[in-house]
Amino acid sequence: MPRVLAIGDVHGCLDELQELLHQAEGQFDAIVFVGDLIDRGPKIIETVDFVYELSGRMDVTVIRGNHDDKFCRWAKQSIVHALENGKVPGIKAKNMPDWQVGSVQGRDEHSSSAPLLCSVLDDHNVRRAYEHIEEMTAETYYLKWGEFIFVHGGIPADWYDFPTSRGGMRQLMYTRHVNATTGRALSLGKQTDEDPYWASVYDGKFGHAIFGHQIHDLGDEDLMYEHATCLDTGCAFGVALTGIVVDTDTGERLNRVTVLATEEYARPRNWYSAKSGIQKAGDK
Ligand SMILES: [Mn+2]
Repeated sequence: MPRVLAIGDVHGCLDELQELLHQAEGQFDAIVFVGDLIDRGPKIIETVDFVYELSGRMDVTVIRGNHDDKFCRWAKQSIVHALENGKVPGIKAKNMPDWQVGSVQGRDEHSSSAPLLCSVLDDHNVRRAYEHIEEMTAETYYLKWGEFIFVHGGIPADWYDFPTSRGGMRQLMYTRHVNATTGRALSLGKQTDEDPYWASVYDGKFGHAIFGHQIHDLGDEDLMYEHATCLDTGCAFGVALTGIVVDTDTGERLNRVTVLATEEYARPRNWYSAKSGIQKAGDK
């Protein structure tokens, strides 16, 4: 009976992650992170180091989140640039979108778009984080395991099979709303009031989906859809880190583990409630 602990968007909240693992101790045989290890929170490098080390001693899968993907694409470009120019990549905030470090001195504490203050991070740390994220998440855009499918963002309602194209993988990382008529994934902000959130219309054809990406309210009625369960409860935004233990053979959701955030590390740009819908748009 494989018992899997799935964990929502960590976003650099290492203390809460360690507390969650402590609370779930003895209840699971494997871990699946549904993506977004980095950005926003206070301990980004340390989180990547910790998860990488964990993956060396137990069964850990890290689904690639949109923030992980964006960072890796940036880092890869920087490194390629450096190799071509014979220089170690410089880390300039303006070149490093969305990498936000909460514990850095002088940071605008409540701006979710606060740039990285790169002087306190050396290149080796960032490069190591890049290499470890690449190694852990390369081509890992979803994981089908027994009765479940783990993804970061969502599954468009017009899919009858999983595409292998990069565009398809990108949709797994980014999907939120889908077109009410066609079921196609919509870019953020392109939805009308009629277009549903993907999880509310997903029919379970690929398995019960466990996902992150869009912050949901903490209540079970908000997190649980008929064929999907959301684990992103906005830890970096000061709410909570959520995990769930599932039995992949029976499809049972055995136990939910929620660790309240110690602090508000960043401010959200949007928030999803099953009752009220997305209240503010603009998140990436
Ligand atoms: Mn996220």
